[in-house]
Amino acid sequence: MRPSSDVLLVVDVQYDFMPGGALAVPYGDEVIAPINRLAKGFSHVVLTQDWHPANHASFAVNHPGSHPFSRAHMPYGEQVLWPAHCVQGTRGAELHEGLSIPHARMMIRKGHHPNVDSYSAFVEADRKTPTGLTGYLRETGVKRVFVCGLATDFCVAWSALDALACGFQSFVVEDASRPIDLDGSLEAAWLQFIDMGIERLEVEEVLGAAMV
Ligand code: VGL
Ligand code: ZN
Repeated sequence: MRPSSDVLLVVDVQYDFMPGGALAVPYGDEVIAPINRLAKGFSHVVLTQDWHPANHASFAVNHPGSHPFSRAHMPYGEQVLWPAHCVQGTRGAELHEGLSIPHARMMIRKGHHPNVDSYSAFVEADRKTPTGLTGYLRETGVKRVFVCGLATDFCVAWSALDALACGFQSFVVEDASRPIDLDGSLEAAWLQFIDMGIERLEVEEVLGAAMV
């Protein structure tokens, strides 16, 4: 069992990101088994939940004439317009029931401000508004963050990059994550990880003795 200074951050394992969901990630359901296995090796697990109001600015439906997967300019920069997903209180926003991590300590909900998206579990898309996760992890003595879940090239990537920016060592567990891969976003994410020194690991490596 890894010490509390290693946290497993399980990102957005929600029905809307599963096959058949509102913003389906291909093979998204395949992360559940490896994440459950991974979580058994961590004493410290934090979950995230994408949690939007129905009038959220990242939804194409709230931009008349716009289509899902097009782009819009927001005051904070370019924003992909998504199909409406993970609306607060809906079934699609619930964590998948197959996730079996009863010892998870904390859950952070993100994307709840109507006018700002938040792929990152740490800082919203305006790059200014913190979610509070950095403070929580610092106060609980975390040094290393292992990120997995959905989607590799959006919420997992932004969270891993921000974990690093917030002063933690950061790792992405590749086989416990799945990508959306929109216009080269997956390749771009991997290149950024290399650039920033974020290591890409597999479940077995994380659980193996070499990582301790
Ligand atoms: C996500 C797009 C929009 C994610 C969330 O969890 O990767 N992607 N909202
Ligand atoms: Zn979202």
